Amino acid sequence: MKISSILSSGFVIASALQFVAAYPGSGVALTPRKTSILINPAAQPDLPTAAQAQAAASAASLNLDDIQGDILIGMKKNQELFFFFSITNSTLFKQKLKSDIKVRVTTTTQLLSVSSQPTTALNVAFSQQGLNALGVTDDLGDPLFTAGQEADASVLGDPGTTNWVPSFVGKQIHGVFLLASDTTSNLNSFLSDLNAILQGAIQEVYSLNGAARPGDQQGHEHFGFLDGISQPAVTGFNTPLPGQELVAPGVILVGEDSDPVATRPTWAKDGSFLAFRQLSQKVPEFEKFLTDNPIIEDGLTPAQGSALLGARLVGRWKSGAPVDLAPKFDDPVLAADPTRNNNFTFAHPGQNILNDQTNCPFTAHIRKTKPRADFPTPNPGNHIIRAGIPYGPEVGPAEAASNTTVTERGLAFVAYQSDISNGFHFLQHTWANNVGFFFNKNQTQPGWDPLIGANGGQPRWALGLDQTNFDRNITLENDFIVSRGGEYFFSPSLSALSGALSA
Ligand code: N7H
Repeated sequence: MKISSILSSGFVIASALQFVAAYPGSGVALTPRKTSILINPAAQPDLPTAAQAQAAASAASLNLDDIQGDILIGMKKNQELFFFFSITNSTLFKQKLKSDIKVRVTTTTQLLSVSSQPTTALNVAFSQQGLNALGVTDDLGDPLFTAGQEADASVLGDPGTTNWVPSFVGKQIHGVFLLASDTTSNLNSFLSDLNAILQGAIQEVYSLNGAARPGDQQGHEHFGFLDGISQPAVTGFNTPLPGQELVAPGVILVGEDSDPVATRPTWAKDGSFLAFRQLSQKVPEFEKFLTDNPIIEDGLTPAQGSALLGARLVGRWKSGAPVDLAPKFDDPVLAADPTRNNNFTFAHPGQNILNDQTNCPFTAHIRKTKPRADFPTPNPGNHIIRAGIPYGPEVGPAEAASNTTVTERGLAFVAYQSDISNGFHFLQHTWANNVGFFFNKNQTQPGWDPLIGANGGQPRWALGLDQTNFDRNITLENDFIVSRGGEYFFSPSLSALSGALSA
């Protein structure tokens, strides 16, 4: 909903009361939440409790009260609104940022307990254009952020900006508010409150509503696969479950241990770069592709062969069970167990990891974007925390029957990292889009990541998808995921907001 229409709708006054009542630090009693903003499907690892996280954080000297809540939490929101804005009055905006906005920004600690969650969580992040508009001249040390995502479009495999949402073109976006809650009415109330507070200091450029899918699809993305199962654990925040990689905080947070960039402005510490992508998904077309290309194998019906092909494209069944542990049939019990559903490496006794794709293709999405034993030594650097959410409606009967997308839907993709060239950009460009990756296998060119690999809109191919013939080359004429563009942002610490991003 546009700010202008919200302003004229008249519910600003009522919701402003709720706004004041909901915030600690505002001097007014807080109404505790009874249900969480976050979802928690069984297969997704539990977040640490606030007490567990505080204990880990103090051991690692991490201040979870100073880190915006979205960064370490991952893909767990019920409802989310991405509100992209330009700054029209930087003096006023800066003043509001230091005061009313800062006290409303939700911290990591706050999100961990239902009782400390606000009615609607707020996070904020800025593009380089936004920092420029605020008069922040420090170099954050990330050239991709500085140049903006539009300059990166072709390198990411997009056919330029042809398919981009016009608002992402031309560096119009200065920042994004991320609003998360469990109802759209909470989001709308909060947005109108925000607008009342900001008194015209910003202007909406674009907004996108995300939501967990309904019923038993909660936590699943639009192709039907459960998401948010595998995230890196971060020292100072959570303890890894079996198979989960533990990364140093500086892989995700600027200025922390193992941040690959030596020199950063002091105020940037405990911020993180947010790569946002609006990735549309051609769901009926994807389903048709699976139906038309079942893996033919003894003991499988055509429907089972199609489901197997889908699972091998992703590396997991729709339930979340990894094909590396459940190579022929889904295993929902395994899927629902977070102590087992990530505990695999792609290596198996009696198999040669250099040429055997019986369990999982080299090109499977989760293998291309997170090699495990494929690397002889651990890879400490190329990790992201994914915090996206589906957007758009469910597939309607007419779309399903015609095998054609009519209404756009997809993933509002969000990735956090301390260095975009090591994180999102690297995973997309150097691994997913690189037909030569993995480099050390018997196949010198295994092909594209069949899901997110992008070839400028041109056809792609992948080997290894059919485990009855690893050399079978499956051509993917059309992309199932089409980038609608995005932007690179920086999500600063709360103390940086207090100082309005200056030393
Ligand atoms: Fe991906 N999908 O539904 O098929 N992703 N992804 N992703 N992804 C993952 O393990 C999907 C995208 C990663 O640690 C799962 O949590 C879709 C981009 C990484 O084992 C599923 C889109 C990039 C992982 C999907 C999309 C990545 C991962 C399994 C876009 C980076 C963790 C669930 C519309 C450039 C791998 C899970 C690991 C997992 C899907 C985008 C990266 C089901 C639909 C753009 C690092």
